[in-house]
Amino acid sequence: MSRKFFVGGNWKCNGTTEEVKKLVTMLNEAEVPSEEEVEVVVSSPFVFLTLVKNLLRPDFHVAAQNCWVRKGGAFTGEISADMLVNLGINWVILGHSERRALLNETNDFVADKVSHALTQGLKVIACVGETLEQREVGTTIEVVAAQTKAIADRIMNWDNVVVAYEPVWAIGTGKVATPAQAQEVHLELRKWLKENVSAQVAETTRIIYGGSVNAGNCKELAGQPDVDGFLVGGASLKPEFVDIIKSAT
Ligand code: G2H
Repeated sequence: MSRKFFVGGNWKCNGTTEEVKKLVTMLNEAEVPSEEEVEVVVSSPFVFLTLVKNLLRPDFHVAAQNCWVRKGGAFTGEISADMLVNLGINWVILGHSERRALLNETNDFVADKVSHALTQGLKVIACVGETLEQREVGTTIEVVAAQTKAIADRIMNWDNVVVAYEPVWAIGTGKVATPAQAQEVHLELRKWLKENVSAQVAETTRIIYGGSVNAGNCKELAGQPDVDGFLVGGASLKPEFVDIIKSAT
């Protein structure tokens, strides 16, 4: 069974209203492969979600960059999954390494958020990835397996989950993983899913790569058999995001 190529744009904490409108206009005017060939999801800061949702072409989807771990209530500053659903936002990025590192989000906390978001009807881009130190001591697979296991322990259905492998040392650094490095980890993650969840989940779950993806390196990465797309940060704020979408075909 073939997995539909997935390209996510993670705008992180960037943009003004004017910049967001310009970016959306650029995306709306872009000629890209059809929805049957590529699924495109852009993730703006919370404050621009409605604006983006209202202006963006209907064949592209919108994601939040986080959501709270349970239903709403007395949680100052948080945004609940059901609020996102209420706004018509159907995707959320969870477990991004910037949040794991800067806000001390643990594997268990991220997995609880993934589980809750799914139960509320959101689709989830769940991020995993090792630090440079972990790679250098040879624990890459162990680390990403533990991050994935925390999620697998809490969810039964993987239909609405995309796993994003984002080596921390490649994020925003310009140091992209080589296609072979990415393929190796994606293959190991797929094997892990096969052995610990099911052959069907391993076969159908999209595992996308993130970390300094740009127009120049996307084609070769996209050619790897277990790379099912990208989560793009810096380059998703630029016209080259369209070239990355085009690497689907
Ligand atoms: C990794 C990626 C997007 P960038 O964080 O999630 O960012 O492409 O800037 O490395």
